[in-house]
Amino acid sequence: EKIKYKKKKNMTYDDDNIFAKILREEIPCKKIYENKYALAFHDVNPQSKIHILVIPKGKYISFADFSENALPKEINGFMKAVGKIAKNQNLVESGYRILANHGQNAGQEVAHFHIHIFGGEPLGPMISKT
Ligand code: DGP
Repeated sequence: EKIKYKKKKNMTYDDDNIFAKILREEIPCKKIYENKYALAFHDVNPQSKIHILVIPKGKYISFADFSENALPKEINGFMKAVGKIAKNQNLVESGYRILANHGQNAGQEVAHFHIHIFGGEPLGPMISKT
């Protein structure tokens, strides 16, 4: 079944961003999990023992875009995927952190919404003081 995505009015999504290329399988990734609404793979530059990225399959620039414009079934499918991956990676008991950077102050590098999952070791303070 094809998913119908809403047309955006104010924001333009760059089809050439690196995660769009991963979704189109133009560049490889170390895939961990996939459902109809989400794809998860290892971060190329891991910041903790386990560092996974979960991205929606729809074209959303950031959390701001996703939370405003994604359909309920996309949000549900995506969030379910995040929880399932953490569980499959045995992170529920030991603990993990999820994070999404939106925009400049947060240092978002890739303009396709993604959630980071960190775990596998103690993660230190929530926000760097440096
Ligand atoms: P952010 O700063 O939140 O936009 O995080 C972007 C993350 O994406 C960063 O941790 C590195 C990762 N990343 C960048 N390019 C690639 C890539 O080509 N493959 C994979 N697997 N991860 C990438």
